[in-house]
Amino acid sequence: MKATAALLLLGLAALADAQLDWWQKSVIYQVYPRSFKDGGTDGIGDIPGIIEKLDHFVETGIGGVWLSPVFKSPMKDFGYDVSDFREIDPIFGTMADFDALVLGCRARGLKLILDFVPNHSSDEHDWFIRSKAREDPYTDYYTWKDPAGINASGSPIPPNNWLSNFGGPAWTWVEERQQFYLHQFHAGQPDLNYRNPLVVEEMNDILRFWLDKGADGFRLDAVPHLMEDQTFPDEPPSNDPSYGPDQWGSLLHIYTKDQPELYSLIYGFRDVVDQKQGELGRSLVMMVEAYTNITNTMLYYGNGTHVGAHFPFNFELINNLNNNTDAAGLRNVISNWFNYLPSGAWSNWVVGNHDQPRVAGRFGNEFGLSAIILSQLLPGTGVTYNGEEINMENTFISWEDTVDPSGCQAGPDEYWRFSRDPERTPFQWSADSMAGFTAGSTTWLPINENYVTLNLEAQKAAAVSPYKVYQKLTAARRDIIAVQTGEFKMLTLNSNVFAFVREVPSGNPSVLVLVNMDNFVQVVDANPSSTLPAIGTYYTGSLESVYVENEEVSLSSVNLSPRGAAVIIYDALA
Ligand SMILES: *[C@@H]1O[C@H](CO)[C@@H](O)[C@H](O)[C@H]1NC(C)=O
Ligand SMILES: *[C@@H]1O[C@H](CO)[C@@H](O)[C@H](O)[C@H]1NC(C)=O
Ligand SMILES: *[C@@H]1O[C@H](CO)[C@@H](O)[C@H](O)[C@H]1NC(C)=O
Ligand SMILES: *[C@@H]1O[C@H](CO)[C@@H](O)[C@H](O)[C@H]1NC(C)=O
Ligand SMILES: CC(=O)N[C@H]1CO[C@H](CO)[C@@H](O)[C@@H]1O
Repeated sequence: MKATAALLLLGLAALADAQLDWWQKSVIYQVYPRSFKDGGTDGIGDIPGIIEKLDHFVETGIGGVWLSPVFKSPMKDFGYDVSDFREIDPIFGTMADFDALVLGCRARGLKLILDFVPNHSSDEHDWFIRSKAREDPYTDYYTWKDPAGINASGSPIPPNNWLSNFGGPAWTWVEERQQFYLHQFHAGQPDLNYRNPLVVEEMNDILRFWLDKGADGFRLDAVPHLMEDQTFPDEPPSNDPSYGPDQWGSLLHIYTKDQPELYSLIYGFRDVVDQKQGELGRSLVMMVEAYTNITNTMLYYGNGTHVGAHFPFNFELINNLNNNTDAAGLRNVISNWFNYLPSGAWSNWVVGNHDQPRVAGRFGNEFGLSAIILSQLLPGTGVTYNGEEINMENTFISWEDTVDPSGCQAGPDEYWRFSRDPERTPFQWSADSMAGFTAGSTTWLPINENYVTLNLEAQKAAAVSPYKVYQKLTAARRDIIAVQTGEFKMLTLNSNVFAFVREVPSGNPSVLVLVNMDNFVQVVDANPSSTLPAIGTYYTGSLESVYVENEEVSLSSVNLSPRGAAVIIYDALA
């Protein structure tokens, strides 16, 4: 047995860094509950279904399970419109089911993270109903404005030109109150008024409620939209010809997004989480979702005097990696993140979620898997969207089957540009009928027809599969200290091959990762300046790789399949 392979078998868990928190050492996995597993027969995933599959997380090497919203909701936006922040929606189960989920997670050492949707409530929320009636203290829980005037046919004119994310005006008239309310998303999702301290305290209490119930933290949804400019000016046109006049992209959102006051609000939520952490004696996490530019993203970590989220999601690989990116381009994307990252802050890498086309669809299966490999081995926490562990593909959804409001609102000709249904179809567990997702005979979104061959059971049985690769990645993150805290160095090899190392001193395994950005096989010298040893050990990589696990690899001539990746373990030079 070769020296490096022997290192790999040393009982590496013992070497893992005890100083790190659970969310730094383990993969965080997003469950989209409607599509994960149906515990019943209605064709919609639910909490009993998740409980049935808890061992899947353990077997897959997941440490933190983040649930997209399971709260009471009229489901106009599939749970991202909450009508009671303290109740479980009957579609997903009961509070007793939630308690059982907490226990099931605890028993397996899994952490449970909940989605927190502060950007708005449902229009069916009791607060909104009372606010419409001007009932105190709810009168100013939402953003209400008088009309700008009355038009020629006697209808009230909205206060300004702001548009909803889903298209059309961001304002809806309420006869009862004779005012417009603001909704940056669906009209069924009125925006909460965070300039009202009572609203802030309500939301703090909701965080406390779920932590007391056993949650280990939160992912905060859509935070850049939490606050608007108080003077309500019109937004300027974007002059982007790809958007019609009613579409959100037709304006520049300088008054409805990224407002400076919103960061303090986030720091306040972190204070609540930290206070509870002290009280409950368990380590908690707070992550935020913010589609914004990189300087604004970094403000979510804190501002120097106040701490914010443990991490804001890093969408750089979603925003800036494409089929044409070369090695230098990818190095730039990654250096850019680290250049802006505040010192001491913890990174993370996201390649997909319920709002983005699947990574296999964006890049093809080979490069999609390479991107997943990057997300798990770059410094920081790897975040996985359910289905990525088997490299699920986008599903074609006809206009007739489209249910996402973002698609529906765009109409039959344009829906495919905006619909998020293709990445939300049911998880493909097996080749059984209904992909093993439900015991019923229909599903809320069609199952991808490729489930017969692309499914978890088949990938477990196969000698080589995306799932087998994914398991190796989660094991690396858990057990190999270099993947947790090893020094990160990018290598410059050639324009087609992106490479980096995660290095620790000789005696423990270091990791070399290479990605072929090109459509042809590359044989590359990964060690041109002899900073690495001559030989390494193949750990995992693309399905088309010429290497098998534990095979010796000469670092001066590494073979990479088209768009493929190779992960090689080595013992650093002394
Ligand atoms: C007045 O506003 C209503 C509601 O938006 C609209 O249906 C109507 O066409 C408008 N009338 C004129 C003359 O602009
Ligand atoms: C950081 O945020 C806190 C809380 O909002 C605020 O009081 C403080 O002034 C900010 N500090 C800086 C340096 O901006
Ligand atoms: C990001 O946007 C803010 C305004 O929200 C602006 O001040 C900042 O310069 C922008 N940063 C980059 C890198 O474009
Ligand atoms: C990127 O390439 C893959 C594989 O050829 C292809 O399936 C995918 O559609 C491409 N993505 C885009 C955005 O063109
Ligand atoms: C960025 C974003 O769109 N975030 C969420 C805010 O709320 C809407 C409506 O619930 C969700 O669809 C978004 O995902």
